[in-house]
Amino acid sequence: MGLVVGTFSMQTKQVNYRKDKVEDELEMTMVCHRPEGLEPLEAQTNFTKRELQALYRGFKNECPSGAVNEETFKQIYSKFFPHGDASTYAHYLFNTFDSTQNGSIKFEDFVMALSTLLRGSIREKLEWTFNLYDINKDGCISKEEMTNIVKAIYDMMGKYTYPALKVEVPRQHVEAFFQKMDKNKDGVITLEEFILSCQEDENIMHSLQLFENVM
Ligand SMILES: [Ca+2]
Repeated sequence: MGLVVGTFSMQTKQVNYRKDKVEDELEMTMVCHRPEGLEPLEAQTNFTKRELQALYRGFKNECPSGAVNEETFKQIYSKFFPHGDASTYAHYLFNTFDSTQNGSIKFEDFVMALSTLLRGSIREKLEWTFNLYDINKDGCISKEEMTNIVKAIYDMMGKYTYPALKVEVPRQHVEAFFQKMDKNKDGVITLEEFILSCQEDENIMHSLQLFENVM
């Protein structure tokens, strides 16, 4: 989560530091092509109009076409993890940002996710995280799905994790999560089990916080 936010505040700064001409052009683009585009978002997100404008400038700066495809998303994301392979985790993140599942992240998708991750309630944040782990979007998290996400995080961290632990540790993580979260022991975690477990056990919440730091 921190990284996503960091990226965009950085981009916003870059825009601000550029020559006035470029900034004028961006303003013009916004004024010409998105005159009322930001207003519905003001109602739908927890951002002010000013914040949305700054985020929009950052987004347009990085993605002049106004949408990010998966390949570009992976390239941007991988810059932050030069010692590992972030492509699998970026793929799962992309699918979660791409709420309409049409293969591209538009500004609306991006800012809705940011609003949830930065300013949503705990429940909203947990719902978002659940959605990330629920890879096939069938409403529950299987052991296989959780293992895939945890492994993707380990791959992304690269050389900072011991290769020998790569297989064993993610599996142990997943077993420990399931022990606590799969309340009715049916082999999958539902949204309600997920939220209940996180709210009643600080350790799980803490573990999820660790995962959140790489979002
Ligand atoms: Ca699932």
